[in-house]
Amino acid sequence: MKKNEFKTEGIYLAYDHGMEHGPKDFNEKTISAEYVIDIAKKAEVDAIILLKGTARVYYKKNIGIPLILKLNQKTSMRGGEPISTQTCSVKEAISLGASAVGYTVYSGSEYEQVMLQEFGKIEEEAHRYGMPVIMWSYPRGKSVADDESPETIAYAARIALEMGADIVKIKYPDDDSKLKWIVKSAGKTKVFMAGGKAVTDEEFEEHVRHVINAGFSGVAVGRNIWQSDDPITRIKRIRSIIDSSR
Ligand code: FBP
Repeated sequence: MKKNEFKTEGIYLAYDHGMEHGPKDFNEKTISAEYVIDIAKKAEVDAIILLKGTARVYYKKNIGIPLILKLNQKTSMRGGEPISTQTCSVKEAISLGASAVGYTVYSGSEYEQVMLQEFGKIEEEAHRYGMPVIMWSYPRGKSVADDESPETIAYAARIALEMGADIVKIKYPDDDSKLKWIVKSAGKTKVFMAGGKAVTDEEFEEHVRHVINAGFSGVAVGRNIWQSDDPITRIKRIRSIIDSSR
């Protein structure tokens, strides 16, 4: 495979947490974007996910790892109903070397219309440039009774299909008996699992095995990789689970 060729399956390394959660997710090593990008490079992940600030300063196309630029952002400082709005254009993402763009939609939030409208425009523009579009589909807000039930996650997957996303990134449901239904709900939109808070190696690998066996195309993970003491081995183990199902 050619370097930088974007794959719609595999392992994406997420590192957009500095805005979403603040530095509390980081330690002396992981606070450094260079450290995390180096993990991506050494372990040859299939893409790295960054926001525009870190991408501009630290990302170089010649590392050979495709960039997914996340176009909307929010902080965790504001309370109330979730909303994340666009802070980077598709054109800017292209100029930063991105191979694909991402956007989070909090469906169910009081503000879902704002995000759906922004996503719709991004999807049209990115596809005009031939760029894949990834929806972080995270139902959330006071109207959403259980944001991690299988029914809610299947709905999240379907929203991405209906909105024209090539890939949807969803949370692992709190009951994993309906993973295949979630994949079916997404139609031809590829389904990726988000990592969530760091758990034990065994628990995390169990989740990866379950989703891959159910037909997910990959994982888009942050903390469960770079918070690990041995992130490269962690990625290799995830890779072998994915490869063994192909
Ligand atoms: P993790 O694997 O660390 O959970 O990262 C996935 C991700 O979607 C990130 O891209 C994002 O910053 C974070 O989770 C948002 O998490 P949440 O919305 O649950 O706070």
